[in-house]
Amino acid sequence: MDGSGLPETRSTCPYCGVGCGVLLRPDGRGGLDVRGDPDHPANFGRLCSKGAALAETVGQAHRLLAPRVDGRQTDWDTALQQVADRFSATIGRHGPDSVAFYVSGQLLTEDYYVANKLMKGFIGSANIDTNSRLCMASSVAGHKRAFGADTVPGTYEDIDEADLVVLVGSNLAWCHPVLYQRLLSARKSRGTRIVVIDPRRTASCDGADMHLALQPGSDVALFNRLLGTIHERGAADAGFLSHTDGYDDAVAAALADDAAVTGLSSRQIEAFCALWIRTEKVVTIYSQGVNQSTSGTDKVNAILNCHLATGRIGRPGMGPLSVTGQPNAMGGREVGGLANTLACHLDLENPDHRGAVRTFWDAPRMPDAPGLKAVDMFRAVGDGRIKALWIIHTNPAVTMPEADAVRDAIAGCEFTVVSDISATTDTARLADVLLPATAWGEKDGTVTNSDRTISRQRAVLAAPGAARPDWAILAEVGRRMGHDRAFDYDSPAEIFREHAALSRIAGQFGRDFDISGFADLDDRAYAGLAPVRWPVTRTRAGGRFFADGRFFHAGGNARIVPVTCRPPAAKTGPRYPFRLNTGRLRDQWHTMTRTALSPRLSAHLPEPFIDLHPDDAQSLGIHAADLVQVQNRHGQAILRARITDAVQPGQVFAPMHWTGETAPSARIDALVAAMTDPVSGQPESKASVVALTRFDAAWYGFAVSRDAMLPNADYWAMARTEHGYRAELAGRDPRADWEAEARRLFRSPGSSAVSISDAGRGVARVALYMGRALIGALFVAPRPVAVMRDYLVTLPGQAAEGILLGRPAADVPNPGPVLCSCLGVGVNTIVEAVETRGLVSVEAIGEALGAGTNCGSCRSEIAAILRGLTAPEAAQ
Ligand SMILES: Nc1nc2c(c(=O)[nH]1)N[C@H]1C(S)=C(S)[C@@H](COP(=O)(O)OP(=O)(O)OC[C@H]3O[C@@H](n4cnc5c(=O)[nH]c(N)nc54)[C@H](O)[C@@H]3O)O[C@H]1N2
Ligand SMILES: Nc1nc2c(c(=O)[nH]1)N[C@H]1C(S)=C(S)[C@@H](COP(=O)(O)OP(=O)(O)OC[C@H]3O[C@@H](n4cnc5c(=O)[nH]c(N)nc54)[C@H](O)[C@@H]3O)O[C@H]1N2
Ligand code: SF4
Ligand SMILES: [Mo]
Repeated sequence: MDGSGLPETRSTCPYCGVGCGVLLRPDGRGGLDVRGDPDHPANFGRLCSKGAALAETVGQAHRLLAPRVDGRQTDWDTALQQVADRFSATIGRHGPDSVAFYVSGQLLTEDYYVANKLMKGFIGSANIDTNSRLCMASSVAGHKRAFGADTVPGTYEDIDEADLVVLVGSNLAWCHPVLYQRLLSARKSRGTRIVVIDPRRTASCDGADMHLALQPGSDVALFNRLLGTIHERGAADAGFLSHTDGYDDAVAAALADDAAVTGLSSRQIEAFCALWIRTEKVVTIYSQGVNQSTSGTDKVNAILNCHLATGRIGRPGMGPLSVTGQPNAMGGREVGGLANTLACHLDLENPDHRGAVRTFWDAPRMPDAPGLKAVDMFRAVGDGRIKALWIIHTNPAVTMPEADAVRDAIAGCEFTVVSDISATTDTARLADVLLPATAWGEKDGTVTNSDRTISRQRAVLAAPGAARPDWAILAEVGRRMGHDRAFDYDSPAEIFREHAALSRIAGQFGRDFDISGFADLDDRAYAGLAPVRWPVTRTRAGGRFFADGRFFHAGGNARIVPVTCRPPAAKTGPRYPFRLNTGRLRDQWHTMTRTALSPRLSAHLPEPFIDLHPDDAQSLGIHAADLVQVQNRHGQAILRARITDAVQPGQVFAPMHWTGETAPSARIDALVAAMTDPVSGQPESKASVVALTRFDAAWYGFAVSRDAMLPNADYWAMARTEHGYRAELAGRDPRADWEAEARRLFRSPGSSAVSISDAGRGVARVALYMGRALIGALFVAPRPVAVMRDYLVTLPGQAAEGILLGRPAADVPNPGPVLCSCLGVGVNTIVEAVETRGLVSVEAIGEALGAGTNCGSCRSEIAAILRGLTAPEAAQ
């Protein structure tokens, strides 16, 4: 309860693996108030910009409300029978391995459990893989090699208690913002040192003591140097080494490796090694710069080796911490959602484990070999070996490497089922059967975050239309395929209890994942379940792993794995001279199907871009705001140039978020080669090779509108605003009649138009009105359009007579691009306050304007502005 007297419900944020608790209060009109849960152990009330904007993403306008078969709306009975019949028929004719599920680390544990049980136990194939293959697979494989199980020993409290936190391939400030805030407050109170290891300068570097901008893919060489130095300086923990095997071999391999490939100076490497060795309480946080690599598993082990050699693991304030990306990436690993795992951290290839699970499930058949991993799965779809495919809660036509080929493979598959909340995703558009799922806020279940804390997600909104929870859809298909008893679930609580009971068997096999303490949880207790860290048995709740030197390999020792640095698989050369790095932005979530609904979140970076170094821009003749054509043998993209020394010469960075829905020429995975790590099968999403040229545009456009636009141009990118939409456009071929173009773009043939144009100079400005209200305005120029975008976006729907000026009348302040999305504070407002009111600190700006005081995600950007204003010579 809060002041208003209406009940609040505890739930969990559906975005990143921090797993923040939220308090939800429906407003009775389909909307929601969201605030951080002060009692949740992950966030203690904090939220980042994405969590704070959740209320803006729960509307029904974009929702898929009824099942569709071949594009036609139908009822559940017809759709589900079709799915069950087609899967059964395909299996009957071609065997169980002719079908596949591709699922997601965003599914709730209960959904995930049912999907895995259906495929591995009842269809009898291991062809279920998940987008976690693109995300956590290398960490899973590295953990298993070192520990004998996929155990994450670290906890969030370790971050609070560490004296040194090393971020390897993790942009924590943008991707796990609440953990980053937690790290910054620890630094304030105990002076925690922060080291960032990333080829690119990111927002996470702002608060760091050291940034090691190593060459892409060279992490193994750096950590090998650290292991070698640990050995040479006698810094290994002899006592702890008795709980490990392989130290000598690993040290020999490490000493033979050449740290020069990192491109770092020996002074930098020495400073890092010395700091690491002299600081006992060190936490190494790693993420996709480590995992998404053809040497991802080796990178993981190179890091784990250093922690094992020094015994800095499982004790307060120290240890490796692989942060999970998706809200339930960890839960997916628990249920065994990967093609090479079984439920409850049991091993698919171990006959005893398999037999026990088969008996527990009373399963007719179980596969004894791993199924197809994501990249191979879509290849098998492409060449017709997979004939029926069910994609649930993920958008592979955008996010898989070689995305054009994946899109074509899905389109060409004999039978594709997609479960989503939206009908318009790039993948949903390819479905034969489209099934409407309930979304976050409408469904019940559990998720497990990066530090093994299980939290409830709870329903507070009614399911729109015919939407059903993912577990219920899967269970019904299971029943219709003839397995009534095995899929006879009425509630997620029942599924949770079954999973917990199965984990008792895992516990008996000596596995780490044991939540058997919940096997008898009744529905009321499930409803009220408070966040809890596993393991949970009758005798134990939470606790630590490995400080006692007991690991999960036969014999009980950990393995220190000898590894040798290998460069990324794709080689740069004269044809493709640039290395393409990809990743995330602060305010967007993956393919933007939810975050792009929020005008606040869309304001931060409303257009896809490519970061390139000033030297490269100069040699390519690319200027700021030009468009760049990026190309390799897998595909091509057109992106806006941002010229910055945050990236090194020869390297470029582009965000992963844009899609056919939002910017069709900016689907970056069209350019990512599907090269995989030999152990984990995880693709190298951060090190493809590309060629760049300036995109030769005949015209550039900028448009604002009240309703969604219908762009038709070689390049376009559309984003939501408070008052409608904004779009950037560009084309190769000149157009003759801009007023006609505007009418098509704004889908408004009958409106009245005001326009100015100068065909000779290639300039045109057109505004369309309905009565006095502005429907849309289009600004065209032969160069990137120079108008005040942040002013123009406020005008649709208004009587905006002077709009063709492209800027406000002199007396109207222009807030500039939004920096603080929570409180809607623009850059110009901040600059003006600094200049006129003499504010000199992030805190003072927060006090005066509110900027940076809510989620804090923009504080580093505010600090950068301050630095630029107070040290003009440093700000170029
Ligand atoms: N805002 C936001 N937050 C998110 C998500 C989102 O979509 N948006 N997604 C969530 C998910 S699923 C995930 S997996 C996480 C990902 O979280 P992160 O892994 O932190 O995010 P990324 O931006 O993918 O990549 C991290 C960094 O790896 C660096 N990198 C590239 N190559 C190398 C290399 O060879 N070595 C090293 N050391 N670094 C390298 C990149 O420059 C990049 O800055 O974020 C989660 N949080
Ligand atoms: N180049 C490049 N590519 C990458 C990465 C990278 O760093 N670089 N990162 C990779 C990583 S780490 C990840 S995790 C993936 C993420 O990639 P995806 O999982 O493909 O991306 P999302 O946009 O999260 O897709 C989730 C889908 O589920 C739908 N959805 C939302 N709620 C529900 C629900 O309750 N039920 C159902 N059934 N559907 C729902 C959404 O509308 C959306 O279509 O991308 C990977 N691809
Ligand atoms: S850090 Fe942000 S996105 Fe991640 S769980 Fe917390 S509020 Fe959600
Ligand atoms: Mo991820």
